[in-house]
Amino acid sequence: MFFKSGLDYQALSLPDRFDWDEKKRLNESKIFFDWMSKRHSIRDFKKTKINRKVIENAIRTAGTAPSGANHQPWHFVAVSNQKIKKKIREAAEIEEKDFYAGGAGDEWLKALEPIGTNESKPHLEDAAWLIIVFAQRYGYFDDGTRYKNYYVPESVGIASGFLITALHKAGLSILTHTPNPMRFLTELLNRPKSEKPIMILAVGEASEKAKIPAVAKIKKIDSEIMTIHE
Ligand code: IYR
Repeated sequence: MFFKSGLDYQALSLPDRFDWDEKKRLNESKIFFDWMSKRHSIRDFKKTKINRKVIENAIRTAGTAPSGANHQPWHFVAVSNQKIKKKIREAAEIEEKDFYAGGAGDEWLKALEPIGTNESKPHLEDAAWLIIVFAQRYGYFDDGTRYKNYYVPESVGIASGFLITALHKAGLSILTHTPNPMRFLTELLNRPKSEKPIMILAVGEASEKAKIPAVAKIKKIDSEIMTIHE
């Protein structure tokens, strides 16, 4: 994507500007907070299909995220193909069996008790789409030579947040899933070794029986998550 030369600094006037007054700003921030508070991680999905254009728009949104030196060190693989989803589920469940059988260690397993998870991952087949987020540790110039990427975990983390927000805005439910180790995704999805799988997002409509763990509604209070110096 990047050329070795011809990418000098050029300043453009800010293309999009919001001249909102304080009332509008306060109102919009509250509406957005209320909306985001309605996002819940769920594990039971309907088997209904979701139009790929919705997924493409959400991934495009993720692609607008800020990144180190604007290198955009990410790639998103969206899968609705039932056979591939099944393979991902089978491979993930092998890793999860070890994890829950003790690989995770006692402290981690204890921490997960209130979340109610186990090694069974039917959502990896039921959810309409799986989006696999890859981080590009390095990239290639058009002439095939390598360039470094910067702040890769930070950039991909921000883009993943944009992606989850965009999917939620489209009225979809999401589960972030991180089997450990995740190397199998690189092979299964035929991605280059410069890319590291970061997470799987299971995306679709919540089934009628979808539940959330009660602890998920307990959020840290303001004084724990913010310090204001005015
Ligand atoms: N990857 C496992 C375990 C797991 C770990 C954390 I940290 C969670 O917040 C939830 C689950 C699983 O998906 O079951």
